[in-house]
Amino acid sequence: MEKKWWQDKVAYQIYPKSFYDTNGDGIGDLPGIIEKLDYLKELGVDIVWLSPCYRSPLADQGYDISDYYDIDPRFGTMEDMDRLIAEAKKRDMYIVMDLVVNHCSDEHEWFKKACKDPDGKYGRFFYLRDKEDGKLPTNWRSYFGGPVWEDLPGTNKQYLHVFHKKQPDLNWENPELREEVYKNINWWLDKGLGGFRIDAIINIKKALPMHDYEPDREDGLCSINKMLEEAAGIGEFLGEMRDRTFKPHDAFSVGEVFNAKDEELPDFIGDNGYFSSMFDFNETIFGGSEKGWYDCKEITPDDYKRCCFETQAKMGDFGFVSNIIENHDEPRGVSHYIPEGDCCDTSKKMLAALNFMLRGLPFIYQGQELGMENVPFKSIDEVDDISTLDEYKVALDAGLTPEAALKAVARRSRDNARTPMQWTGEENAGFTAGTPWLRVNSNYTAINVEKETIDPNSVLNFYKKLIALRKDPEYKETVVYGALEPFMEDRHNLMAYYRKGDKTLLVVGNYQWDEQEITLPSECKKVLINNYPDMVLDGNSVKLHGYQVLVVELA
Ligand code: TEU
Ligand code: CA
Repeated sequence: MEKKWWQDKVAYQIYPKSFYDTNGDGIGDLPGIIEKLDYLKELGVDIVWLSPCYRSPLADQGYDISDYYDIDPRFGTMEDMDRLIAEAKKRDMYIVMDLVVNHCSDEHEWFKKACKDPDGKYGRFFYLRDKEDGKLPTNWRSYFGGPVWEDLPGTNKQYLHVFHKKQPDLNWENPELREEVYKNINWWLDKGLGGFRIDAIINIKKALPMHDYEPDREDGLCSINKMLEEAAGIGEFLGEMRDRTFKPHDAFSVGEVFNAKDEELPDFIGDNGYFSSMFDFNETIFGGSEKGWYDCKEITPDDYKRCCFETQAKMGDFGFVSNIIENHDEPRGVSHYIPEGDCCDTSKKMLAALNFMLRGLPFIYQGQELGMENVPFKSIDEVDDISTLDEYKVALDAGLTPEAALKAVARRSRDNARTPMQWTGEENAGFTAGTPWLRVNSNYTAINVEKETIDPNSVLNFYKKLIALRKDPEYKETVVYGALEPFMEDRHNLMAYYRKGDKTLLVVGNYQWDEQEITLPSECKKVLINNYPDMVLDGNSVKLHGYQVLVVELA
């Protein structure tokens, strides 16, 4: 694998709506991101991915774009965006935007024109089917619930939407549509963007001609995944997009790729892959249930370890995966991957190190560096997210009581990660001088940037140490590129692995409160990371404290 400019970096995801509000309207904005660039620089961040801030009705918080060439006024102006790119550049940082091109908003010009003239040029930008009484074109279930078909206003047709009905799918089979997409990507890259995170991309290829599949729930519908399994040939679109956009700009691209087949991975992220990298979702999808995500199983430490190692093994050395513990669609990693009741600064640091030291590109989601936690939702009225509200209905329909349904969706709700960033212990966590669009997590007086910056033992300062190790000229080669090999893989509640480069490092996490003893394979030369003040060593034998994590250099 040849080395690329972005591989030794540290990436950070911003959810603009909840990051920092400068004008008191309760909504985070681009000037707010500019103000906090120094905070990110100080943390050690190089690449900043912004969730969408294009013009949008915000039905799905910006993942429904009505103008790909404009900034939504709630986030700022195009001048703000240009300034953000320039200010980032001054600090040797890269701005990465979200590319949402499986669908647009139903308020986009293209869609409006398609409604006026469904048989014309813009009708062919979407998937339209004639309406037949009492029968849908297919029985596919949208990710956000209900059928994927909706009446095309003012016509006798229906349009396809695999997400919300305000997100009509774009027809990638149409070369004219693809040209529009490439033109837009290049327009942004020419402005000086570092690249794109590519949203929901696996959905752009539909199995054609469309047909029904065996229903998998009582609603008579079937999961989109059945159709995607059958859809072959996505590579033609992705290869074309790469050649026409990312490649000539040497841009960074990271795909939101679910369900890629193992044998296709080199095509996706090998040396001439469609993307630079893709996220590892192996842990996040663990425990999935046919009934819906409200029903998914909890993940144990041993499962978590297995999922991480599975991905690492699949990547071998041809690909460079992007590692996460959370994002804007997931619960907070510390609430998800640390067994209930065990979540505290010590265990948060353990999880941080175990994830951060994996081979690949680490992404930190805003607030993760503080150890931000899930929200204790008391009522469904506190939820804003369309996906959670929909899933709540699915759970009720399946016979759960309202209390049980709330509990079931609360653990995985996307709003867990969308509460405002906790900057200070002051009102609204210092996020806004107005009323925040989504309530602030009540633990903000204990968990915030101001407090953690001055506490040498904070989660924030632990992240800084991890980042510093990745950037240390002496260890960088090994931490960034070194091979990963599991160590004592079968030991219960222990996650441990080697990183082998020009040095040999061992990462060890005791994933429980009970102490456990391990024997180092060779002498410990140096302790590089430790979430305890001490390390109990007797010869080569180490007695690990509860949730202790160590990164040591071996002789
Ligand atoms: O998510 C794509 C995705 O596959 C979702 O089904 C995800 O699993 C879901 O959010 C779980 O509830 C992307 C974005 O990350 C998400 O925020 C958008 O809502 C979605 O695409 C549509 O653009
Ligand atoms: Ca604002």
